[in-house]
Amino acid sequence: MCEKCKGNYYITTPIYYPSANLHIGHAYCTVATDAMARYKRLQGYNVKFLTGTDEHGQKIEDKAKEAGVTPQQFVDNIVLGEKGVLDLWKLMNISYDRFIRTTDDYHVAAIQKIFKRMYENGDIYKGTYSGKYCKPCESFWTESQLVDGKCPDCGREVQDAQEEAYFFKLSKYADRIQDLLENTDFLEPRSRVHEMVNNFIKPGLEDLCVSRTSFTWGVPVDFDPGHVVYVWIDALFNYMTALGFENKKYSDLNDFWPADVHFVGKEIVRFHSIIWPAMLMSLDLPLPKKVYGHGWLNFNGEKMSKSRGNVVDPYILSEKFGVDALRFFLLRTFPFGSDGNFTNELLMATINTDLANTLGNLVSRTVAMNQKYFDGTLEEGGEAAELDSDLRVLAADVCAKYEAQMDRFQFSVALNEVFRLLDRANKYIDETTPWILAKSEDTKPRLLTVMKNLCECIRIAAILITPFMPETSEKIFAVLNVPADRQVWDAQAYCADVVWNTVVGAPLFPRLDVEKELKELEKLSKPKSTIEIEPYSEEKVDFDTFCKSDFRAVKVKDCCNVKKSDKLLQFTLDDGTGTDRQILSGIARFYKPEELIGKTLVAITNLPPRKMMGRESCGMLLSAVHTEKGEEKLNLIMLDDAIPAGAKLC
Ligand code: ME8
Repeated sequence: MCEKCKGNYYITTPIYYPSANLHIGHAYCTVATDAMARYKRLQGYNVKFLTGTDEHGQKIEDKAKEAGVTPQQFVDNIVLGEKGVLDLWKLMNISYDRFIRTTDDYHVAAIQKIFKRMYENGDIYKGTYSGKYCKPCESFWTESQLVDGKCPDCGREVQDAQEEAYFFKLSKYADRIQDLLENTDFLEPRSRVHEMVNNFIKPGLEDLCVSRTSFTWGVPVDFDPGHVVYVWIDALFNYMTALGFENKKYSDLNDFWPADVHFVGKEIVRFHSIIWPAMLMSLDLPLPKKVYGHGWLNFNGEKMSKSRGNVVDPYILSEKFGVDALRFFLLRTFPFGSDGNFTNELLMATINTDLANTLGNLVSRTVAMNQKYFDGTLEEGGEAAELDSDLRVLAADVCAKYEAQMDRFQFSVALNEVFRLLDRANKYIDETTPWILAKSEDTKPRLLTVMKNLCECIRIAAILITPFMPETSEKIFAVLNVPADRQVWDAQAYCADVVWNTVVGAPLFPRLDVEKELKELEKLSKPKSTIEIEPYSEEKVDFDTFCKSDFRAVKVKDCCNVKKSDKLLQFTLDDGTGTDRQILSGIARFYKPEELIGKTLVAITNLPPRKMMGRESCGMLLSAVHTEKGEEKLNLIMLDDAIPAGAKLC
């Protein structure tokens, strides 16, 4: 630790599943963690902020298969690719110090050692698992834990599952965990403690199945091939391997473990407050100081999920409104421990009220008046009045309360404090009426002091908003020309009577036209179709020419591949004439011959015969073609089998 630092501070986000691109719900937790990390840095702590990705498990293996790539290619694309996880954190201005991927070699090797250590100390043993498995959550459940027969976490169907597996003696730690939860501040908010104790510990903690044989995309158990380590052991230990536990890549364990806080979403509190401390107890390791379970962001009242199509795209929102406004909105609007309902209307209302009206206006009015009345330079001197002490007292109170709330992770309440100061400063303008003071030379000294007080309130507010809106506070410091040593946490003391040189800048947050923006957002948020169709032909065909084409229903009597051709299928067709018709069609990529025998298709029959690969083709089969996700798709036109061979289509 450096000599000047107040101490070390280690804070983490959950590591994200790169199974699909992240949405604003994921960004919520990371922005909160970022605000906390920036706040602690501002206070002078030596901060380590860890985030990363949780890349193993059946869900990823299945998705990769679906996409026709290897699991590693699949996760690489979502983590490193365009608009991937790393891009998103860059966009959201996330100041993480370390990024871990659970596929990193050092982590994989460390997990193998950790698993072996728990096996050797007798806390992991081999048995047979039979129970219910929720594939999307990668969680095994007992019958009693199911809710209406479904996964208690996500509400989806579970499957019967049985396999030889390793178990972790979670039951052994039940009493210690209950004591930890009930008698310490380990888990917050407090409401989550009751949930954990009543729903999971009191009904009886069962040993936990910690290996899988049903898929391979995971950390292999090195002493028992065929088993992979349960994804939650792999994932939870990231918090320590990223500091150098059981590996030589890093050496920060002594400085940063135990973690000061793990921020996690409410549905993964169980893993962090029961399983995680039990595993650490098993290895005799210090426990993290705190787990904080935040709420969910819903969208228009529903949980955000890709399948529901209601995910909010942080790229679209930050491009439109700015990253700082989005960061601010997330933490200003929703109390961190509770669920919140995200709507675009609320986002814009908050931007207009808090950022454009209260903060933006205060800054622009103040610097505009400085410019108009003093050419931007507020010299020493002036004339104080009783009213000014209101601001001074309030500013000190706001700073103290802000700090207390930040230390409790109550971001929205801490921001309320900042707005108490900004509101008061706006009111101070109305009370002091600078435009009237400016009318007479006699009242100019008073005007000078009024403007300095306004600058000072803004300066203090800018310090306090730094963790939330780092770019905005920088802009404010720039227009107020605040020297670096007065931009820091320790410069909170109210001291208006200094020389100010302010400059007029662009408005910080222009007012939004809500109706117009909503319409634009609606257009932008509509998912782009992944289906492409051929452009329509401009060329007209006259009716008589069209009528000359003879379309007929034909039945497939036989179908086979054509030797030495990847493309062609050879059809023997009943066209109702009593004589078989042969047609060759370049569709072998799309159909297996046996799938088509007996089907009723559509052929155009009066085309001149053509030779293909030395065989004659008398006509053409009709199909529908389109492109989906860049891939060509083809479907033969099939008719109801009740339509007889030879029926004319017109
Ligand atoms: O759970 N509102 O990963 P994950 C608020 N890999 N938070 C949300 C949210 C929403 N709408 N949607 C998701 C995992 N989150 C594990 C973590 S840690 C050792 C392993 C939050 O990508 C969610 O609550 O499914 C969780 O905390 C985080 O995003 C990552 O979710």
